[in-house]
Amino acid sequence: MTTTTFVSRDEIRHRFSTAMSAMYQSEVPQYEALLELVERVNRETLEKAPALAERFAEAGELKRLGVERHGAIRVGTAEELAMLRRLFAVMGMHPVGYYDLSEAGVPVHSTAFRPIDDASLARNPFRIFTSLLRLELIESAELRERAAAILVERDIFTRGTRELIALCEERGGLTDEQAERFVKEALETFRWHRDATVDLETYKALHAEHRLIADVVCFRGPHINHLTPRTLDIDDVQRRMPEAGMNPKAIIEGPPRRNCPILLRQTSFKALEERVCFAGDRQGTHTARFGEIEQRGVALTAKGRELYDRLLTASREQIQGLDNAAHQRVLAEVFSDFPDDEVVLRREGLAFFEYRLTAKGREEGAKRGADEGLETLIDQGLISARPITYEDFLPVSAAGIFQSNLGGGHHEIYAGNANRDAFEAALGATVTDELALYAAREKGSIERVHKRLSEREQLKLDG
Ligand code: OOG
Ligand code: NI
Repeated sequence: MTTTTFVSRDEIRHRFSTAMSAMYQSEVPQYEALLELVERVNRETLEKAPALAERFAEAGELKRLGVERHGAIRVGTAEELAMLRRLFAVMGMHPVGYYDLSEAGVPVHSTAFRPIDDASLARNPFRIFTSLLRLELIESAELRERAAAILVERDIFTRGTRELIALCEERGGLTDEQAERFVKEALETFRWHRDATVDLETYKALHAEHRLIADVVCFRGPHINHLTPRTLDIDDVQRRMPEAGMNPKAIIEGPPRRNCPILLRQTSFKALEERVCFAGDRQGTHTARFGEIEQRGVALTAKGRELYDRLLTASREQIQGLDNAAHQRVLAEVFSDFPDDEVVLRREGLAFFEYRLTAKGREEGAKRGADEGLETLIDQGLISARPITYEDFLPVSAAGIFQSNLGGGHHEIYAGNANRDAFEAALGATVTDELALYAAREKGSIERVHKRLSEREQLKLDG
């Protein structure tokens, strides 16, 4: 009997994310320039801050930094979303979080497909922010029906992709050769198509309702609309974008610059106007694809997140219409109410941390009780706490990114339409709660520390 060796899902994801990045670099040359800039800024930042470099290396984050990125796509039907869930599962990516963008005037709701366990995140945390168009929010019944009719006609997956997904589900994995084919076939779904599936009039009608609707409905597939490398200094990249030939969006989304970065800060370069050939051989353009960068900080607990949301809301009126420098100044002021010290963040239960034994803890942990409280053990230098990186997204920031690239048209009629049940029904699965994942990671690390300390204690007693 021959045994089949499967390639790990982490490896398939790594290959896919590499292939996707190469494809996007050739499709959108400015993205290549952005990657170079981010790499340069990251290198300079690490050189200037050896302590940061050491910390990153220790946390295993340095290794993943060079391969880390997220992308975004938008789909039109439940069937497409459900199939994507199965496609991403082949690569160990699962739906985490529910994001309601209707609140911000964008007729979609979303999730992020991403790896979940620590080892997979450390290998390659590739994430895809995936939005489902909500045709039900379009007011005109005629337009709604027209869009739906166009969408049922298309199949965004190649036959090979469908076959390999089924094979993987049946056998529990893919061989090396199958994985190679899978990456190649699956990539086709995300490729840019210069030919629209509709005529120029239809495009214009959908575009007049919302540019996003035209973007989803009029093409053969959900072209990847941006890829986002992770930077260690987003302010520096924002500043240097123009000299590298990019036109940055006006402001950096998310929290202000801090000593202890929290959650996620994001900015992008503006979408490009691209030539499109419409049915009936009419030429036109479409503006959708851009490049983005992100800087990640510590994941916040429910309590920390509440404070973040409250301060962000409080700043909203004051930051209206400001340029980035003034915007950041106001934000920094408002966020002075958010503790910017790791110890305080931890003690006040505002952020998630991972605990581990220190060298001292490993050697002499046994003398002190394993039952001591965490704070005592930290004070005694037996264990250390490290911030857990936020791996997810922020709805207000996401809306800002959407809007800066889709025109800022306000569509308040969409607001207040969160519908997680409908999203999960379309997806064919429930989305994992991101806070539960961070909480489990923190709790697991505490249990491991206590277990190791008591094992040592037992060893000493026995000895
Ligand atoms: C997604 C925008 C959201 C992010 O990083 O928050 C996003 C889109 O434009 O499709 O990617
Ligand atoms: Ni993004």
